Amino acid sequence: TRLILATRNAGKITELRAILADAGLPHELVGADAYPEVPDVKETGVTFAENALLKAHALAQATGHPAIADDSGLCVDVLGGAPGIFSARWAGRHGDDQANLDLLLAQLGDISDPHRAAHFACAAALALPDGTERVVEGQLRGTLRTAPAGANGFGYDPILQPDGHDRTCAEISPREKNEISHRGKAFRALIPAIAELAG
Ligand code: ITT
Ligand code: NA
Repeated sequence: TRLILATRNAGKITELRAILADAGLPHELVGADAYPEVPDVKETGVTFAENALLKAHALAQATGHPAIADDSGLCVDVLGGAPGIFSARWAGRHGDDQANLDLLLAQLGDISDPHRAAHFACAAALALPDGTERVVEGQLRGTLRTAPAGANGFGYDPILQPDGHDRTCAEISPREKNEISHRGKAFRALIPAIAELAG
């Protein structure tokens, strides 16, 4: 069966393909870019789960295939959870990872370590063409560096150092990141539903 990855974020697609491959699902995984005629859905939800469901339903309806979607972001304790659902456009232009990261570091300034706690959050949603839906969430807690380090991954990876690690998410390998990440946790928790419902 075809399973649509309802995202246009290349970093997410790379990670999702690896996480789902490890699960041994039989599906043919097809990204949203294979359906250029389907417009991007407006992310009008106020939670990661709402936005992930909006994206999954839009692709499932438009394609007639089961679809999974990821809504995710970085939540900084001292900023009351911001940028949160606004992580992809924190500096104004959607998807400008460098500008978003630079602005966040500037906003934190030299705030010291105990106050640099943050976490990545991910909502993983499955939607079927008949409207059936499931959504689960995962988190990765850590501390924000004062300067970026590492070239792996995407987005805010160069500044988040997971708790219990001495390297950032951009310094560890893609496999190590998937083992501990918000996205790995959320999608591994969604796999039984995919296997049961999206056969
Ligand atoms: P789609 O909606 O097409 O999936 P998007 O990039 O717009 O792509 P989101 O609205 O979920 O997706 O925004 C997620 C943002 O949060 C993303 O742009 C990154 O900046 C950040 N982010 C999410 N997961 C991350 C991760 O694993 N590592 C670093 N940054 C991450
Ligand atoms: Na979003």
